[in-house]
Amino acid sequence: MAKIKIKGMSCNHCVMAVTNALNEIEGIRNVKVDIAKGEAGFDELKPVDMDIVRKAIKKEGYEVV
Ligand SMILES: [Cu+2]
Repeated sequence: MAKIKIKGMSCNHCVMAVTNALNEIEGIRNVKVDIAKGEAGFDELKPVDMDIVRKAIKKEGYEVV
């Protein structure tokens, strides 16, 4: 499972927004967001371009750190 740190999540809405954004990316499955740690984990069915991940998260108003 790949793990990324995300800045700016503060509530369940944020968790859902990040989870949905990651789930929409081709090749990403089993997204789990840990708001306490400010982390998101996911499985990669194929190599995922981190730039796409960053942009998808940023579009929702959060930042991959
Ligand atoms: Cu929120």
